[in-house]
Amino acid sequence: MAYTEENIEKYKGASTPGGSGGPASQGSPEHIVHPQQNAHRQLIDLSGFWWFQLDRDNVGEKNEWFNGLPSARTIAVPCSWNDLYDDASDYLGTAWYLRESWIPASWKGQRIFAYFGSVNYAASVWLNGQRIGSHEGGHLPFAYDVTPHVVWDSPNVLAVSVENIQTPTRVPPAGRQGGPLTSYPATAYDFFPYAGIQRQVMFLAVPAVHIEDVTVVTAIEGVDGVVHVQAVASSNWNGTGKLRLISDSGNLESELSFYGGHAEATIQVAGARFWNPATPYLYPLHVSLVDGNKTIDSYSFEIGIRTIEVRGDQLLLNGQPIFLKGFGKHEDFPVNGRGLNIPLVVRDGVLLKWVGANSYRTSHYPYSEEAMQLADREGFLIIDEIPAVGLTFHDSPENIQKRLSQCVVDIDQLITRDKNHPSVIMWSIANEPSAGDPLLAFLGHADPKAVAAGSEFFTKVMARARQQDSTRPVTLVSAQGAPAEWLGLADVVCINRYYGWYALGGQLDSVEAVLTKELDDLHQQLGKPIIITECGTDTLAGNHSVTPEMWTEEYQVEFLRRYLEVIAKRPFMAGIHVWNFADFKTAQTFLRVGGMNLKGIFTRDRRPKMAAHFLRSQWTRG
Ligand code: BDP
Repeated sequence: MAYTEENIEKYKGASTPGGSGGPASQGSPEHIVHPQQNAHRQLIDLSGFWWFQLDRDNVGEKNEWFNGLPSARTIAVPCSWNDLYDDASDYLGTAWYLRESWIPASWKGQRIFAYFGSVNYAASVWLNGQRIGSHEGGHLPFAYDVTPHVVWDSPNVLAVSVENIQTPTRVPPAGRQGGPLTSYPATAYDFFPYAGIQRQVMFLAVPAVHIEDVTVVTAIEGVDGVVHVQAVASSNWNGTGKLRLISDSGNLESELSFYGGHAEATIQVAGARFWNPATPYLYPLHVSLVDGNKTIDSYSFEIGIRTIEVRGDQLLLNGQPIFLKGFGKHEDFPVNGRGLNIPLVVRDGVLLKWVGANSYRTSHYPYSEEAMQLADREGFLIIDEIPAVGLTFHDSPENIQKRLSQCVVDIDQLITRDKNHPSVIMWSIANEPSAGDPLLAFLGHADPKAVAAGSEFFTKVMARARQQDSTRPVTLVSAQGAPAEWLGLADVVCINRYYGWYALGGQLDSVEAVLTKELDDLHQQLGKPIIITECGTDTLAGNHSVTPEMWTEEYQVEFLRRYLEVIAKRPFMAGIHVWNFADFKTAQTFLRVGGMNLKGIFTRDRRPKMAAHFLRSQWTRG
């Protein structure tokens, strides 16, 4: 069977298990594996200059700005818009992006996708004046099959309207409006609401019948590794394929027989090298579709053979207890904002190694795929989080339901994107939801109705995560004062604690007793591994005192020393993530000098504070 331009018609609208409906399913994004260039797949990276215009009056669509912007400025993609133009820095609204691109005639006969790595928050896409579809939720990729809309005899005009209004039904939801605690711009979270096309945009060409999805699950049997692979081919493909894993001792191969688009196979790796932070060994894996004796598509990536599980109060990597040393981070840097910054991904990897860390959390949203690939290579253990920060449960059931639907979409898309990364050891479905008024909840006065609504909500999102991936623990990162019902839902109890800062500020000598009691009580009550996923102090680099005082570098060191001491004595503690890896930009409030959260152990430009040297002395010992 030949897969020519004519044949593509046949596949239009074919429903496939990976969610593809072909070009007929206009409007809804389609699943596509992470873009790559090889003998069967091509890509055009649209990074660079685009045209840009703010649409303060929301007139762009009516005035057909998708065909051309009346008063365009130059913008960079990928990048957040906020730090590029001063009038856009605090902008919450719609903005338009537009650029032209030729698509080579050699792509005729293939399926062509427009791919977006991350657009925050809502995106609508037009190609050559045709509305292609919309996507909600920043930080995760989406793609549209644009084959029927491509033109070959002139440049293609790609336009995207991006909108980042904070509303109560989005994830993260809008924050408190009005009153002394309102930030500017008003958000429900403590990081800057950077927006725009923040990761790469590409045109992709894939064969009409192509590999739509691959899922790898690994197991360990004695000294051997077991690699189980499920592949999905588009168009309900019935045919054959090949699986090839490159090992030290040569190629390990297996046939794939596709029926209705599905195939699976298992490869045994004798004397396997298991992936772990000290030796993050990766095996190249090649998947291909074969028609007769012709390879019609191929897809390659690297896998790690490892297991992760919770047994009793221990978190086990490859059957051995593992302790996470690391940080909550942010994607944040001057000028780029939250835009993909590959040099920074590499530099942060170097600094994580330097300080002796083996782990971080993608607080409070999924990070770039490049960050995940680097974590695979460097052996970082990742708690991978959806953007569900600052969820509340005291507004209307309709609002709660809408946020629930978005969280389910987010967890689905995150697991689809990141399921094959050995570095990803846990899914986090939320950060610091509040059981009623956040201040009262922090003080332990939860609203019982909100607690019940939250339990129902988290049970559903967790069930979804476990249904999508039964191989990784699922967690929920809780604030101080969170109800025990919520903590108990997680496989690993993840808690953020600020004794010595938001509570007991300046009183470090009181921290040990309070923290000890709380951890021991939690352990007794829940019998699960516990990770402190946040603890830290705002620290102005260069500010010093003889005895530790809040805001000084000495205080940050002493604070961390107390936490490390308490944790070291408790075998049920599975880790500590210091808040934060680096100082980061947030909205303006009276709590944040210069609009910055200064809890980094590195400054925003990655210079170490004393605490970085202290942690290095603790984490690189023996
Ligand atoms: C925690 C939040 C985090 C904040 C941090 C802080 O999870 O996003 O940045 O507090 O206040 O409650 O520094």
